[in-house]
Amino acid sequence: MYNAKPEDKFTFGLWTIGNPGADPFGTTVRERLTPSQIVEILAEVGAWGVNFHDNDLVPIDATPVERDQIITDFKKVLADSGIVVPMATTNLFSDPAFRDGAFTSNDPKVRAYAIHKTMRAMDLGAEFGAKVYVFWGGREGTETDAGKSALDAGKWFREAINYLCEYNIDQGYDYKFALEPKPNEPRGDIYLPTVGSALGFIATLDHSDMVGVNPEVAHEHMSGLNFMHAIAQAWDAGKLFHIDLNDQKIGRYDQDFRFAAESIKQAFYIVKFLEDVGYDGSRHFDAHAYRSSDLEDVKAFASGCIRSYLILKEKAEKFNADSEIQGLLAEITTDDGSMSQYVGQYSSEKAAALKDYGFDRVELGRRGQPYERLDQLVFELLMGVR
Ligand code: GLT
Ligand code: MN
Ligand code: MN
Repeated sequence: MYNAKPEDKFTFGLWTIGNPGADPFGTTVRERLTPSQIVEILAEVGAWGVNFHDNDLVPIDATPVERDQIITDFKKVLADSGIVVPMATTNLFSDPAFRDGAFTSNDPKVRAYAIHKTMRAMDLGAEFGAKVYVFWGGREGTETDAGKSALDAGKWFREAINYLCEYNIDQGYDYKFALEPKPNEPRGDIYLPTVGSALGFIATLDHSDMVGVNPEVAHEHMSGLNFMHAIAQAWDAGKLFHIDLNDQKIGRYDQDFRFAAESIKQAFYIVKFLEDVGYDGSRHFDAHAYRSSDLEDVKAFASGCIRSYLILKEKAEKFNADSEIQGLLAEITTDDGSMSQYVGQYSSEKAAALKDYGFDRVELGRRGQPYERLDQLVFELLMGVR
């Protein structure tokens, strides 16, 4: 029960399973796993794919010969395990060169280096057949706004993405770019902090059709926002190119907990949304095991993400098939059709007729909705007593 199938498209990053447990207050607690060891674990838990930053696979100071050897070795492990690489990305945050940002650094040479590094990382991802390219701008931001123009930063960001879209076309890579918003951490404030702001920015790009979003549960929850609403807006705009599933307590630092570890109801609505609309992209778990975990527990973390998703998928099916729930929904959304002659597509006749219509405002205000009953049914369904 609850075993992953390839069509579920469950993926993890090398950095997720491989997270050695360091935090700002303590050192690593687990042995560093090699990319091959990570792929073996992913195959064991039934994942479909693995994603990586350039330097998760090829160390930043590797020679070209070392790079080629690493690529050859990793291709072999992938072929042996059947694990694919659907997404790649660039590490534009670890190296001290990026301490004041990458595409939005005040230093023009750093901005150029960020583009250089990204093009090379795009080459690497393309070698493995990746089709989605993620941009998480972890260092794109400020601690003090005294030293950087938010307008210039936006222009530099736009110029960089425009440039890289052209490179994508030039090379025939056919990547879809997915911008990943986050409100803060590691910067005091990060530019494009939410899914909504990223969608606004994308509309200003030269090749906006090529660029969408990679929303992460924890990143919207850090701001106290409703993640399901955010992905619904992205989906509606045709921009949900990728998704980072994980969990965390609202308003805290970026905890990257196992999917559904914290907010069970929210996780349920996320899964239900993805399944109901027929989202067909990777279901990527961007999370890591607790610092207290050993290797066995890291495996439990990985299969926990997968199992929780599949359990919630089953609950979503039950929700859709539950006659009492569906009856309440029908009551909630009932429509006698009497208003359709006044609304929908605008015409001056409709507008005139609608303005003349005599609404019984007091009567409208008398109507309640059975959301208490419905929400309790959802709770009971999730608790397994329905
Ligand atoms: C980093 C970050 C994530 C991003 C990854 C991709 S790296 O772990 O916390 O949210 O998705 O760059
Ligand atoms: Mn995160
Ligand atoms: Mn992420």
